[in-house]
Amino acid sequence: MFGKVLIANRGEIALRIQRACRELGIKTVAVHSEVDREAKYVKLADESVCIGPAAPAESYLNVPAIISAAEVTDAEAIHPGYGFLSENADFAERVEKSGFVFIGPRPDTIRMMGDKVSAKKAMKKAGVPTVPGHDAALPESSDEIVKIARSIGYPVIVKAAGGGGGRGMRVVHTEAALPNVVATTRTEAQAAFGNPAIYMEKFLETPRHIEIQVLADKHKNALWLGDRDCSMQRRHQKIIEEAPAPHVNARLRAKIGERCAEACRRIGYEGAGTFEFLYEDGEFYFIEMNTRIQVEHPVTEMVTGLDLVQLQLRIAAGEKLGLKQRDVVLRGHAIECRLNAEDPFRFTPSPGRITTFHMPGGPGVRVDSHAYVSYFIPPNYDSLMGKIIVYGDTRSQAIARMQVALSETVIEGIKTNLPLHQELMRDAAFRAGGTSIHYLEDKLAAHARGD
Ligand code: MV4
Repeated sequence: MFGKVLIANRGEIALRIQRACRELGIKTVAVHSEVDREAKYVKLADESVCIGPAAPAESYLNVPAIISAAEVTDAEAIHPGYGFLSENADFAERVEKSGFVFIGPRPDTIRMMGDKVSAKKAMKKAGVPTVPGHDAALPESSDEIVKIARSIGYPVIVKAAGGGGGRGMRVVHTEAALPNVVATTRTEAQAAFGNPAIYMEKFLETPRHIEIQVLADKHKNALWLGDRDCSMQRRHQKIIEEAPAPHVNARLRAKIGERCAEACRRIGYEGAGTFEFLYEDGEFYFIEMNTRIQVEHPVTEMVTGLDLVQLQLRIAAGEKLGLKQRDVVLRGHAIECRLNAEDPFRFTPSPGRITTFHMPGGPGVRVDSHAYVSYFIPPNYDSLMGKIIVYGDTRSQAIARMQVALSETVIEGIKTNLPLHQELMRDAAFRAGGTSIHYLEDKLAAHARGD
């Protein structure tokens, strides 16, 4: 196992990774920007290095500064967390060329998944069901594009190959609208991702967003660790996640899970990963793969009893996965509420100093947060200030626990989305389970209209 790991991230995930390292007896190096000097994860780390000013481009995205920090502290490996450089293949390559271990998949795997066309091709070939569509980048010819759209059938969605996470995509309902949408999406794709390649799929109207967690070691062993439903979102920001996905047939889950694990073996995947699916009318359709640890990983940890970050570290150190698929038992139900420092219904960020901070506790309650009383939430980064995760034997017990947990939570000095979570835990459609990706935006629109 590594003696020392550098954590190239901030906030709650930097603390989460540090906890995993410390349990494994690994020394930690925190890197931080000038505004994060007083952060809890910096103070708790064995060593810390300031890597630049507040602006992410000058600190958490500053590759030379991060590599230098690893050199001066003599770290052996770098954990990128999520966001920032976590899915940057060039960064992973630089880390390895500089003689450190990148805690994640190989750079070529990250690169393949970063190109959504090559990711989809690879997964389809490996037996993972994908969204119906054209399995290649669109040609130049507008006549050919029209033919492709006709064969898929309207509505279709045009997506940038270099996009993902909801960036660079447009829905097309009619042939008349197609040429302009194709042209704009191409231009935007070039500007935003430096890659004009676009592709086309059938547009699914009211899907759910369900993902499968996988783990694969460097010895071709791969496991699937159940699913998560992340449909409760607004503008591609997830708000609530849960495991398992409600009302999904256990045999179907196992079948798709096994396909994902098999795909990992075929492509020689290494590390933790997530297969993102749209789920509609009882069918799974692969859309993208994430090659990082995700914000919502704790719900999977709660229902499997596994520590995903420790397993990432073990895999990166070359260990074999010590467990087999039959040892992975999905038990009970877990729900995560993301606590954001923002206005609960207008969603404007609310940075500032926390004056009161009481977190919930009791059986089956977990809090992952880097915040504390007197902590100043800087305006420079995303508004995630922590996560409350609950476990119950059943989904309704988990909801009841979350309601108690939210009622115990007191945060003052800044606005938070706690009231939104309280409202959602009382919401009849959420309580029934299985709401689509549009549910929250539709509910908020109705709220804004005053009905
Ligand atoms: C789609 C779709 C409907 N049909 N693809 C958005 C994020 C990106 N990962 C893929 N996305 C979508 N792709 C087809 N063929 C609808 C979405 C989508 C979405 C997906 C997951 C979670 C939230 C979403 C919100 C709006 C649109």
